[in-house]
Amino acid sequence: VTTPELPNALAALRDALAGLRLGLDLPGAAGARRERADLVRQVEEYLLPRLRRLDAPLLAVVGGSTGAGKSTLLNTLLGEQVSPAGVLRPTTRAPVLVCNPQDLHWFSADRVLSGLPRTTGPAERGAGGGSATLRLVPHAAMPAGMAILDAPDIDSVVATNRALATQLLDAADLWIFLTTAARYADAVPWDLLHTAEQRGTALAVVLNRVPPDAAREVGPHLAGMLADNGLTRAALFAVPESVLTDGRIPAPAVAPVRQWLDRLGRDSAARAEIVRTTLSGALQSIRARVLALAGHAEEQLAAASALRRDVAERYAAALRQVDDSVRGGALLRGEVLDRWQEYVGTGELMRTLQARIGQLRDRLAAAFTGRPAPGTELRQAVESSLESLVRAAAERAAEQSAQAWRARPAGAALLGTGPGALVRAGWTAGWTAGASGSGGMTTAGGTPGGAPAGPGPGTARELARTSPGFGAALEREVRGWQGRVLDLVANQGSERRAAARLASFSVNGAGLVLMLAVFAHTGGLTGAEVAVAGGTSAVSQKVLEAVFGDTAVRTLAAQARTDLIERVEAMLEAEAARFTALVDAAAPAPPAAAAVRDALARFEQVRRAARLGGPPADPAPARTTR
Ligand SMILES: Nc1nc2c(ncn2[C@@H]2O[C@H](COP(=O)(O)OP(=O)(O)O)[C@@H](O)[C@H]2O)c(=O)[nH]1
Ligand SMILES: [Mg+2]
Repeated sequence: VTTPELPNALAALRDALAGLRLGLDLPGAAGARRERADLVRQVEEYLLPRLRRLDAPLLAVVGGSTGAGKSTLLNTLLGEQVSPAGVLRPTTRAPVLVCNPQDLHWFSADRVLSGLPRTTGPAERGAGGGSATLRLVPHAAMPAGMAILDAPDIDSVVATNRALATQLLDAADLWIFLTTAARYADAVPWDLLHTAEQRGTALAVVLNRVPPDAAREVGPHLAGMLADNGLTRAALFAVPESVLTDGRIPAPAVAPVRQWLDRLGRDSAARAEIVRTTLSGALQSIRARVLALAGHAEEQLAAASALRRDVAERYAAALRQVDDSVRGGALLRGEVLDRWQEYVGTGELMRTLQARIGQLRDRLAAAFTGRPAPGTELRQAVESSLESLVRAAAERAAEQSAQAWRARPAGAALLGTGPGALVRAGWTAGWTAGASGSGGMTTAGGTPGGAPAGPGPGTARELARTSPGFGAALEREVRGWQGRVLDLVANQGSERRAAARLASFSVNGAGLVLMLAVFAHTGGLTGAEVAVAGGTSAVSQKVLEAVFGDTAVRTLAAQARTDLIERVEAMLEAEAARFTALVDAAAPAPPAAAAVRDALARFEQVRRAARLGGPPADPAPARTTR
């Protein structure tokens, strides 16, 4: 039993890994997600329980390819048919764990292999349905202090069986690797053996069904292959091909395997050494595995930044475009100008009155009071030209952001248009009704914090446009802005000097004139524009100056423009958030990636201090070749 520091540090590392989102579909992302799941599971199902109870019985897992004779060997060693063997594949879905009856309590609780529910009844033949279970068989022929688990085939035709075989091998203190004279050079076992070598897992290799005439060749050849793969520490046994009796291999053929197991059953120090070897190897392998994951997480962070930047740039350009148009006088053209001229009278009137402000004011006042709804049409023209300006900018930003994302694999996947659109996120932009001002606009429906979340079909098409409620929200914002302009005018007019003038002029009328002033305040009009808009601007300016005095006009117009741009900015931010919410839901949070490296550093520090997972001691049982 060790101090709780190491298991605690390992559990913290496991939590940090589990909390790491790796949902962006970069090259290698699927592999990283699988590796993370494997690692987290191995920590939970083997490393933590083993670290907490070094005295628990040794668990030997028999692994190997289909039909190698795993079940037959186990049945032979026990002298009883405990695990179904046969030519029909797969023989059983439930792996069988055989232990001495007095050790049953170690395995009946979910101390190890916590993901597998236990059963104790007789074996069910056939592939079965439902999820995998672990069948426990207490048997007196199994020495106390060790258990053998008959795993599904590592190359099973059933994918879940293959995954289960790997999971069981990850929980083993000792791998008993079974292969046949005909199959030992196959690729699948060697992948697993390579993993065993990397992790320093204690290993015994049983070469089954060796034809008498091939014994002299095959045994040394396999031994050579093991040595070439760095597996010199593995014990190697050869079992000659023989006729089965009652489904069991004749005793002399398995005598060396039996002797080795019997000796291990008697020698608790040898068992403890094997346990320690495998545990050390697994603990030692964690650093490289976590570093690889942390590296991938950092790639995801960089990709996420690039995706966010794509969107931020496009929407910033949209805001600039609106601001430039407002400042540059573009809004004074066309409809707005026509309505303005209708509103205040003819062009001739404007020209004659430019120099005589007092008269202008009188004429304007008459115009305002002479109409039932003064300025309605001008006001509508201002509204619609502003709206179409902002909508066009937002539309372009959406289209260009989607286009930029499509050019990146992770972005294409988020849009649901990528080849590996694994990450799906259900996100919709929502505009709350009756909103006014930036505070009233909300975005809704994100799925933050989750593992790969998912956009419905058509996400790409939806995101490439403004969100469905955008037009209505924009109308509300423009009206809200107009209200704000009128407030500005009214507040300014409450000053004593201006009040009298404003009274003859109406807040409404002055407000409209101020809106026009906003559109042209900084001027910068050139050429032909001066001809049409210049007059408007100048008249607007002079009207306002007549009412409020010239210093106030500059401030008022600046305030009104700032308010307008802030509203547009908030709207564009909410539009951009439709994109960034997808990134947020899929990419790692930067602190989570840093937390993995921190937890690893702490774990490594404790591991070194515990001297577990240092250079592996010589573990393996003495090598016997037959
Ligand atoms: N003749 C002979 N047949 C064997 C031997 N080992 C296994 N078999 C047969 O090979 C088939 C598969 O064996 P099984 O133990 O189910 O293999 P497993 O998939 O590795 O568990 C069965 O039909 C066994 O009877 C052996 O040493 N000699
Ligand atoms: Mg079997």
